[in-house]
Amino acid sequence: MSEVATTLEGWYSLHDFRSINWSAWKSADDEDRAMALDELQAFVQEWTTVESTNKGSSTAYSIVGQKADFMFMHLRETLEDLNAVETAFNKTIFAQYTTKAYSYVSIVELSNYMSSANGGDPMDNPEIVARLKPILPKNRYICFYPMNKKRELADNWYMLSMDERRALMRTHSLIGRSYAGKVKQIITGSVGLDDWEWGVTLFSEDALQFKKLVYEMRFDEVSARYGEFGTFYVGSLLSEQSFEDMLKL
Ligand code: 76R
Repeated sequence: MSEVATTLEGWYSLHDFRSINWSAWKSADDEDRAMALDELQAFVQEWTTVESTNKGSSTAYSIVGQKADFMFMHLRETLEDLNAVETAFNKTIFAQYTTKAYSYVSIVELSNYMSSANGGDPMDNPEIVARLKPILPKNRYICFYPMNKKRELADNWYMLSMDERRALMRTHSLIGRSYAGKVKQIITGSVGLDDWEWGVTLFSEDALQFKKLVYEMRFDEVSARYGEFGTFYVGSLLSEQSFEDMLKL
């Protein structure tokens, strides 16, 4: 058996995609709509408390295309907390005007391919903790997709030696690093939690950089030979104001 890569885990993650039932929303009376918007605002404002007490982070993005209309990304300490925020939204009046489009459950993950373990407890390292429990960036654009590493007879990532995987991950990270300052990525592990092995969440001020980065990585052996990809979602940041603007009739 090949050496298992060791991983560090941080906050649990839920990507919660919803579609809006516009005909129901439009036929609601003004009072119901106003109540729904007030309650939605309170739901979003609650995230500030969660972030300031370091118990998690949440963000909202509108989604372009027909796969969904908007998404929440929530990071929380436990699966129960994640479930609670999902349920809290389901109980809102506004949720009655939405349908579930897709969801993804995972956990923020760092692997040991690139790290030079220095013997200490990694959780004492504030840089590592900040990466495992990140405050979600407020960049204009998000890109999310799930992925696997291939397990086929000829190309089986999981049967490569640790040294081979480490060497491949090195070139992967070199490409990644060349996008420093342009794209921020959060890798969440989902083996045993959801249908794919990882969730990839990218943030940028320029959506074109998603295409550039993902395309460049396709030529890198880790993605070219071993990457398998799910559905891509792309969208733009919903502030309290733009969320309200989106719902204005
Ligand atoms: O320790 C680190 O996080 C830095 C090195 C690094 C690892 C270990 C790294 C860097 N990644 C790592 C792990 Mn990545 N990454 C992806 C995708 O579309 C595709 O082809 C692949 C989707 C992107 C776009 C991306 C970006 N990475 C992983 C893993 C886990 C692998 C495993 O354990 O087997 C996956 C699935 C994955 C996928 N990666 C970077 C980036 C970027 C931008 C970086 C540079 C980050 C930085 O240095 O700031």
